[in-house]
Amino acid sequence: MTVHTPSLDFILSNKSLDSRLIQIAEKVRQQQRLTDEEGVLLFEKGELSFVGALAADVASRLHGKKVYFNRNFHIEPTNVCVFTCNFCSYSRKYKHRDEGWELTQNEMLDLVKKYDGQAVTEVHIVGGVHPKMNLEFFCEVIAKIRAHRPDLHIKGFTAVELDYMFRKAKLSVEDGLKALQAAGLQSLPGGGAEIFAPEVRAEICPDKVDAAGWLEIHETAHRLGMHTNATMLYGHIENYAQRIDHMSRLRSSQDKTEGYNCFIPLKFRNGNNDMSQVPESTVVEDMRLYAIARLFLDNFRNLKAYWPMLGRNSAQLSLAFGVNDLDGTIDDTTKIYSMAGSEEQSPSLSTEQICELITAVGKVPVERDTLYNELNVFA
Ligand code: V47
Ligand code: SF4
Repeated sequence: MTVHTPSLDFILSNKSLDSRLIQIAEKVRQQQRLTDEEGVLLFEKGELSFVGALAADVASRLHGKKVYFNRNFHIEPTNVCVFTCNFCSYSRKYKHRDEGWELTQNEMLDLVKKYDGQAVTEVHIVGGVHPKMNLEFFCEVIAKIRAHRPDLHIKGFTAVELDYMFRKAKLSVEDGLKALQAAGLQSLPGGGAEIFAPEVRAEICPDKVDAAGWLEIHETAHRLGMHTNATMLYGHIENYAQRIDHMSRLRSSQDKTEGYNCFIPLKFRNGNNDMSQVPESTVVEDMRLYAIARLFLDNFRNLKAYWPMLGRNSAQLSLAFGVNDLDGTIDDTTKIYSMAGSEEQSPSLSTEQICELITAVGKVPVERDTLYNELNVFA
């Protein structure tokens, strides 16, 4: 079954459509960049059928029917964290570390060894910011993983973890990244970005690296030849202008470096955290956001729906609204979202299952590596 959004021509033939939306549709068709004001207008006035049809058009121009995934697993070294993000359901303070976990280097290496002989291509390492797990500790872990499994792409550490590690080691961002890169780190995940606007950060994550610091770490990584991802935590207290401001800063950053692999909107989940009173966004809002991200971020080729957070059904639906990547098989190795109340309590998909999600909506599954080189087309 193919999921069809109404055709763009059909939608544009609606005589009562706001003329500003028609202008935006023309610009998108001519591959012209949208302004911030147009982005906000899409959030305010763009119905799902309108933004969805436009976004599906753009995704099809860029990728045809292809939808990417990879075979990956995560290592979460610890959930002990010095920071106090109010949306986080996962972290534990150092003084309560007996309630959390702190993996040793050997325990992390054992997690990698579990995949000996298996066709995984990426390990994703991300966790809390532990006051005692420092740069030297992580350089050693990375070097051990690299030595054991040289073919595995090592993607690790959010800008939040890196900022803390480098400051503690009294190193510049460049020198800190060079040390990790020399140990074998190859790219950075996109976490920690949340919403860049300082007034939102002050409410939801007051004490961690700010927008300028996040962007500096990513742009420095790009200059050193590493690729990175970018995220946005949405659906809490932010408004439409702040979403667009976030994406606009990322778009400008991508113009400078071209180092971002993909954009990953992360839906706020409200289970077991200090923002549980904030309702979660609806599926329609989720799909509208994916579609608008696809239209606004004209220099990000890849838009990822991270299914452990969104749930596999919504992730599948998002493939009709501009998304072209479903992340990976995961193998039940992350707790961040299950602890925040996601419907995916033990996130794991076999290659067959992820392919089935994709083919069921008339798309073609393509296994990729971290850098979006195509490994297998499941025609
Ligand atoms: O920065 C934490 C988010 C991020 C909640 O680069 C929450 O491929 C929703 O960045 N509700 C870390 N989100 C995870 C991350 C990531 C995940 C998957 C793929 C990639 C990639 C990166 O998780 C944090 C924060 O934005 N997060 N708590 C919550 N309650
Ligand atoms: Fe720590 Fe990350 Fe949770 Fe913030 S989101 S408290 S930095 S683990």
